[in-house]
Amino acid sequence: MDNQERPIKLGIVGNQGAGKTSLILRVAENKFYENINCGVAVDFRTIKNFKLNGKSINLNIFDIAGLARNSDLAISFIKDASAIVLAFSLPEQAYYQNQENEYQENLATQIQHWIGKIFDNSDINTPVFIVGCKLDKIEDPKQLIQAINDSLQDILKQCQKINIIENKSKKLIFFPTSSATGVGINELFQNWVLEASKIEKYHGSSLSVKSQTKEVKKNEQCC
Ligand SMILES: Nc1nc2c(ncn2[C@@H]2O[C@H](COP(=O)(O)OP(=O)(O)OP(=O)(O)O)[C@@H](O)[C@H]2O)c(=O)[nH]1
Ligand SMILES: [Mg+2]
Repeated sequence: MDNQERPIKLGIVGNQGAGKTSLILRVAENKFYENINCGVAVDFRTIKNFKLNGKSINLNIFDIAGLARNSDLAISFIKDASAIVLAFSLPEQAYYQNQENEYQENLATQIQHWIGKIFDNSDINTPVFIVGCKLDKIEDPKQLIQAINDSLQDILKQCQKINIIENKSKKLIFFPTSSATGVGINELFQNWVLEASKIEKYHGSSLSVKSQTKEVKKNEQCC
């Protein structure tokens, strides 16, 4: 029967003000808020009856506030997530892009920080999506997306132990989105939930996720 299965668990991390909560609210309420209170360390957000391939699914999302970026306790909540979004602000990157040599460093620093936290706190097989937010604020989106795509592949090569979702040409999928206009949001959530549902099915239950994690970590050669 529809919607009788246990909810799919997702996690979202990223710097303060990146646009994480807005992404969730766009899907949960189909609304955009100009002002959102600074997130508490971890918010548990539910989306009911999300449609994936004609099926209704409930989602539980661990929304980790950027302010908690150094809180091991807060970040440890993503351990149960089956797929994780790492969100960053596109306007912030566009600003750095115009400062010579600073652009790549900034994106790299941000992504490496969060990738490190993700893999310290979750199963090595957990898929991670890199998501740019606030696309509506970018004057020349094509140019910025290209620049980010170019530098992401190099940045990610430096982030070892990583299981990134790959497209047909074996490259990282980067999702530019806008919670204000809704651009890219549906595509992101469809992919995010789909990959999470594969992991949930594979592991069966959160208890076996933990035992599986130990097995994988034991056998996997860390780079
Ligand atoms: N123009 C525009 N503004 C956005 C978008 N997404 C978020 N914002 C704004 O950016 C600010 C921060 O957004 P949040 O969603 O609260 O960011 P967050 O990552 O959850 O922040 P923390 O919880 O503090 O870590 C808010 O004022 C939002 O209205 C977007 O797509 N376009
Ligand atoms: Mg928030």
